[in-house]
Amino acid sequence: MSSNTPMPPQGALIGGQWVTTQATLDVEAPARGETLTRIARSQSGQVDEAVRAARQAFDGQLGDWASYAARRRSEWLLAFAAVIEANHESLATLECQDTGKPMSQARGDIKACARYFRFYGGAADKLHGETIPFDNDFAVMTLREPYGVCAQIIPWNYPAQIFGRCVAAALAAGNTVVLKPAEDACLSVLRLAELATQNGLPAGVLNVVPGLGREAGAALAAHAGIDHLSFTGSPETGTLVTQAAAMHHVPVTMELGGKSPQLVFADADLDAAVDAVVRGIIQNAGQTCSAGSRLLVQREVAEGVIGQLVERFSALRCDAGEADADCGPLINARQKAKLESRLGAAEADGIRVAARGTLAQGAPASGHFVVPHLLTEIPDGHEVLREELFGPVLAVQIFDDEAEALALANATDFGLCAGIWTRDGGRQLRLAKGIRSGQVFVNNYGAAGGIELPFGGVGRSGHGREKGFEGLRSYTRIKTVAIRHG
Ligand code: TXE
Repeated sequence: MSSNTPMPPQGALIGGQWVTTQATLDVEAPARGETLTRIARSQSGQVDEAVRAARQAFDGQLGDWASYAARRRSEWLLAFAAVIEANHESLATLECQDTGKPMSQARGDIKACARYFRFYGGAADKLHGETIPFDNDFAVMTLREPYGVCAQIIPWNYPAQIFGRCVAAALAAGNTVVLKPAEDACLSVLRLAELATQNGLPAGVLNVVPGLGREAGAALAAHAGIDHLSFTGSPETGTLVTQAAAMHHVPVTMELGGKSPQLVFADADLDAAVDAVVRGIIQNAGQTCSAGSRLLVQREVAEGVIGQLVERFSALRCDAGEADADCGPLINARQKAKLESRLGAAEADGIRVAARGTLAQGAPASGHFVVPHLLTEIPDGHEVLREELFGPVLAVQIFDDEAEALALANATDFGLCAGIWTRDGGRQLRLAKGIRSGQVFVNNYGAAGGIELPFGGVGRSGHGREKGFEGLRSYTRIKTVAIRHG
């Protein structure tokens, strides 16, 4: 790590103070397997204190957040966006080292984090309720109110971006936050929290309890003092967290990953489609909930498209993040072992590896690398078509017509994103309506990561929406006020 990259504090942030914990956790650099630093291992006691501080800040007993009008919250968020931008390079370096992702992608993530604060800063004073026509002697209105204490449990794949997405929206709406970042990567989050407190965020408004999921995460999800919970991670942990929150009737937003298809028709701009298909699966080494991990291609053009993909995949290189290759390592040895075992099983089942990327010369031997894989000749319903592999693995299927393409696209319990590549306007609309997912992209994939676009899933991909204005509404609830004026 370059010497001018400030390391974040090693404690938990509670009520504006960094509190050390009895035990700590090693943070590993996935590109080398070396220990980068240590972080706090918060337990239920720290979670309890953090929830109490967040409650006091919300109620006005700690700091002056409760007295902030929407415009003042907006001003703080906008100013903080500028602080993130001023610290862009050191935050990107932290993100790159901690997650292993290529430096250019880490830079993009920090930019996106700043944009979330700018977007929600701009939106904070534009959250309106409604007036409702009712009996003549009544005035009826709805107020959009913050929930109160928002618990946020976030993953390791996009720590800074997801921090921006969740924290900026919750604060813009007037909530306070207790955030449990992922043990596998959270240095940028801790540094962002440090910058927030150094730049005037009142005590207790943002509390961060680093630690293990089964300890700090479970304690936060089950806490009786939280008013809302947003979780990003695996469907299995999402179920546990939902059950825990249900004990206190706490509303939840679940963002749980996907198995998203890209549908390429014969009439599409095939070069643009191939390019987006490759980018859609290698971004962050495929460790992206919205990764386009399935390609459905029309038979007439399948040979040509697969041929282009073979060339592209064979040229992909993996290296440590600072080398800025196509892919970095996976996050840890467990994720690598899981993916390698699934790839081994796929080959044993007769699935063809049509192309593989390579490890760059000089890439650290101890890194958790898995090179990109292009899989073809896959039996219907195989695991590689159904399960989120969370790595740079593209599974290809061939279809004959639109009806078959739609059936294949929807043959999944997940429903996060889909890409449709065709010039036929009618087909674009039919498929956009027919595909069961939270986002559909036509002749693009991911709409350039737009933070303004509502994002979330259906089915096993979760429920509730983050990002965009919809994401801001998610951190509020409606109160109805009916005034009888006679
Ligand atoms: O996820 P977990 P893991 C998927 C992806 C990946 C798989 C496993 O398929 O291969 O999940 O990754 C916290 N109570 N995604 O094991 O366990 C944990 O500390 C409360 C998709 O890392 O879901 C972390 O902060 N919290 C995804 C967060 O939950 C608990 C991003 C996510 O960890 C907990 C990451 C518990 N009992 C993985 N156990 C996406 N949607 O982008 C763990 N946690």
